[in-house]
Amino acid sequence: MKRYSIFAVAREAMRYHAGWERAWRSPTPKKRYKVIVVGAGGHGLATAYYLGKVHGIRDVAVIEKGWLGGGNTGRNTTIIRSNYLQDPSAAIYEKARALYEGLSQDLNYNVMFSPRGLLMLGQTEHEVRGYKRTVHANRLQGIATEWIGPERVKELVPIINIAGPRYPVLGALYQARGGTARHDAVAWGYARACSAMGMDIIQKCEVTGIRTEGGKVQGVSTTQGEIDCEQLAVVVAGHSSVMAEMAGFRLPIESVALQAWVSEPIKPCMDVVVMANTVHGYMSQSDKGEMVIGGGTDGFNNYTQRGSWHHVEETTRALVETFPIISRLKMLRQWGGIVDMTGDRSPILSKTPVEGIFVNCGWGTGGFKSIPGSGYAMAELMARGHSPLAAEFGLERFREGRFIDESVAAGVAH
Ligand code: FAD
Ligand code: PYC
Repeated sequence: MKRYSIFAVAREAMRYHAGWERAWRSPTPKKRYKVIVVGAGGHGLATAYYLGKVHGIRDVAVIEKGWLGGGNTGRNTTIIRSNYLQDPSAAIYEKARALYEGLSQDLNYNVMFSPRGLLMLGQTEHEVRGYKRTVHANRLQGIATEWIGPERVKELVPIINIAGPRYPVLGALYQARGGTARHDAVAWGYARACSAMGMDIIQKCEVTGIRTEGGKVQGVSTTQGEIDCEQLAVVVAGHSSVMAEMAGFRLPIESVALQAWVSEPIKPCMDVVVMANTVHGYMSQSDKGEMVIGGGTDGFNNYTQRGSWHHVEETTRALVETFPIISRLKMLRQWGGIVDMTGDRSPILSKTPVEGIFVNCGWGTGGFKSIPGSGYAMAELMARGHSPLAAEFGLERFREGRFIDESVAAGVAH
């Protein structure tokens, strides 16, 4: 695969862009692979990438029922931060954030990582205490966050209404190197790099069954035929419990819709990301100028990629009171994704009761930010049988009552 560079752009400009290669191949599946990853979202593709790059395992297929990046990875609001409370979470989210810093160079693909700064507003005394606790925890974990007062918030976000009609802004948990990246580009960059290593990315191929024998995985049944494997990674977010059922075990996962919407593009007015969790809304401005907006999850389990209307109303109202200048903006698009929620709002990266099957799920409303760290840890777990970053996120924690409670850090109302 030819490298992307300024020279390649100049060369192609000279010949009417006729020489660009396809970014990834679209092969027909082989009969057998060493590893099959189900789900070509960010986590599945990153798992495959680090299996190849770090562990030299390249006989890998990534199988996707739709198009790559068409699940939650291409539907999220792209917020990246690592300001979590518990040590295991801080470690994996900060690993991911640090990998994001160099990901464009690593993948030779511009993922548009933009560490523009992220604020989580404190709007009640209770919330202030919670976020100050996170700042102290982050200091011990070596993660650069700080508590800032309302004057500094106003400096960073001139369009904010500090007094607030319902709740005043008392300050914010600020992570200066938090920010955003382009979600599709993250999926496309990993896919291109996997394909360049000789891995097969097979789209429009649904896994309909999992074959096991003597408690060990044998392969998968798909809409493109039977495919055998030695190891199977199930990385399908909101469909994780459906796939676990195919393999004969249960997961402590609930699937719910989470939605987002964007406004018409306007001139640059806010160059940080703001989350206002007391009033239930968050907002950033995309490179195109659209205000990117989201709120909480639906209160009931479902598989519709839409979300309930009352969230649109409540969240828009919350953000209009926080940023009065958006009150006359027209909204352009609204969409939803199916997120995979665990009881402690922390992910599962784990072996399973079936030998050779691994799961990576439970990232819920917050797994875009963790894609590089999750892929790195999952690949290590599969290649070596153990990963320090994944160690605390095993399935057994639910049996042992060893929860990693991140319901506050998750940021999004559940
Ligand atoms: P996905 O990207 O959903 O990939 C799973 C893939 O598996 C899908 O492509 C699906 O088609 C495929 N699949 C399912 N079943 C099968 C099958 N049987 N056979 C083959 N393939 C199958 N996180 C953040 O960190 N920051 C945010 O700002 C943020 N905002 C969000 C906003 C919204 C509206 C939503 C919905 C989510 C948001 N998230 C955010 C969460 C984040 O998007 C997810 O945690 C993350 O994208 C999960 O990635 P994934 O690769 O695990 O799943
Ligand atoms: O995890 O930071 C997050 C997030 C913001 C919006 C949705 N998820």
